[in-house]
Amino acid sequence: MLSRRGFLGSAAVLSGAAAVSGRVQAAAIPEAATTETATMQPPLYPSSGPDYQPVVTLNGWTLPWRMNGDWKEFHLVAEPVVREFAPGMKVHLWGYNGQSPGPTIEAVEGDKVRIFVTNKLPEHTTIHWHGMLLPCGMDGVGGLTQPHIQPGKTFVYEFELKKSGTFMYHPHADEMVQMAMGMMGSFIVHPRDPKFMRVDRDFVFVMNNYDIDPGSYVPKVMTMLDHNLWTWNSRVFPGIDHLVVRKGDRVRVRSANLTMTNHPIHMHGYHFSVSCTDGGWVQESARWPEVSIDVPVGSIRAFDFVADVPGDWAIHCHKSHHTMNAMGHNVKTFIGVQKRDLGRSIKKLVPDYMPMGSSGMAEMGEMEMPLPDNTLPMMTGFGPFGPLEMGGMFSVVKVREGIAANDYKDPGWYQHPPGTVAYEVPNNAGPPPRRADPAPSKPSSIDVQVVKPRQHGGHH
Ligand SMILES: [Cu+2]
Repeated sequence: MLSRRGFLGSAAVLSGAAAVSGRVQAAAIPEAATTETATMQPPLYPSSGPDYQPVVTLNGWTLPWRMNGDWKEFHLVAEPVVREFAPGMKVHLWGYNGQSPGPTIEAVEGDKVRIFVTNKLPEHTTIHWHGMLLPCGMDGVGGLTQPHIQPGKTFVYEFELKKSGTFMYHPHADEMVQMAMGMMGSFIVHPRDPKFMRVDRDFVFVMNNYDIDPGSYVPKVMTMLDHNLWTWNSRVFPGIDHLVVRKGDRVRVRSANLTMTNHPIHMHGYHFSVSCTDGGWVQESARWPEVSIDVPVGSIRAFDFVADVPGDWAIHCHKSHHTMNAMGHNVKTFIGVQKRDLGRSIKKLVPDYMPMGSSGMAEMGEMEMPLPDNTLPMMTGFGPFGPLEMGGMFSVVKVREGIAANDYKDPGWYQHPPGTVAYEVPNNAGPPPRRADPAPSKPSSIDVQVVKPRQHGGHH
């Protein structure tokens, strides 16, 4: 699905090392690959230099590069983009090379990288290489370490990758607006020693947040904290790729947080520990087991596990309103309230009034209510057993036997071995429910009100 911005060569030319022989001037700007879709691209294997296991970017891709002498050259284009958050909702964002977030940059410890940044936005920008150890003048802070990149201009960043690890990039110019509009991406530096911290599958995503009124197409950029869409790589459930894993694989999940609040990322079925932060690798002796890993604002956490238990394991932010899509907060709590009669009275005044929430909000998961154009249900998605009642930061780690190494295709839902799924028992199987008051007594008027409408249809 990659398309070419320029006219030179094929994808192989860009990703290969052999394409450019000899040194050309930095002014010879490499073409910028671009993509229009939120489809996960296959991992980009190194065609020269040290071997490494490339990352898989959820709903994203890795930026091709070219070798120029001993420099690895990349080209990022900051520009307006259209991003599908999930089928049914497209958002007008700012991003890089056709999408938000921008493509993942992958390189190797010790590489010299030259990154061209072209600004096609209506205002100036810069790129800050978050977590990277580099000369101060390459740090990308507009006004402090460099002049801003004006619209239409191209700047070059050059630095050597001193450490392997997990990093990210984002503007340091009109930051509140440019990050609220989706400008960010991941930057992975693989160890020079292919065996160091090696895993078999390596997933990466950036967490972002948006405030988008249902029915509109552009985020509200002045929102400080009260965002209504919590996204991984600018996608929400059920639009987030599943993490497909072969049983026995060593797996790493790397997540960067560029939202305005922390996210306790919780994965079911396993114990794991943080192996890497944006400050570097965590030594074995310094790790402790977790099942939720809090990713603070402006931080990255990678965790590792060995996928020895097959299944469809939920992975999600543990803040329950972050596994919701755009929702209204001014809905009253009605749990335990009998709204049937109340509903009738209100309907006389407001004909479209829909009483709900007396026994929870799960009914929202199945309901198909009319929505404005270009928004998503608050709770949505179906699994093999029914509605999931989720949105936002939620996906599934699918651990399977018998899939090929490096096969990321969706294997479908997990087929549970017989006798291993929670099941219903007949109501007469156990002791009867305990009664609070065993003595027969005259029902109070309130009891009658509650019971009557259901028990008596009015025709005995
Ligand atoms: Cu969260």
